[in-house]
Amino acid sequence: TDIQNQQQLVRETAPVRLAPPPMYQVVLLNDDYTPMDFVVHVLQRVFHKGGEEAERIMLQVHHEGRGICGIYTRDVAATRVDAVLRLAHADQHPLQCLMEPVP
Ligand code: TYC
Repeated sequence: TDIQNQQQLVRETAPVRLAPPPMYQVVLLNDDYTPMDFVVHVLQRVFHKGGEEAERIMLQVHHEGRGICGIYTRDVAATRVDAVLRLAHADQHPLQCLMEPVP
């Protein structure tokens, strides 16, 4: 039957090797108003960082203007950017967050 032929074809075909998905880094931007504690809280809540790592990333953003929160597939990165912006907006902080393709 057609179905049996199809199943045999599937088995006889060399395993398909998929290209790795494009990855995106989520970037946090500095501003003069968002409290440091709030940024640390966001890094722990949204990016599952421990306290020390969250503090390190927050201070890097504070001193250098931007910092990478993590590298994810497109959907995960977009969901986390959205979560950060929603938390910031809910507390009326101007915190900005974006995603950019990893070269
Ligand atoms: N610069 C802010 C302050 O002095 C702290 C801050 C850190 C804000 C990181 C945003 O992404 C940020 N309160």
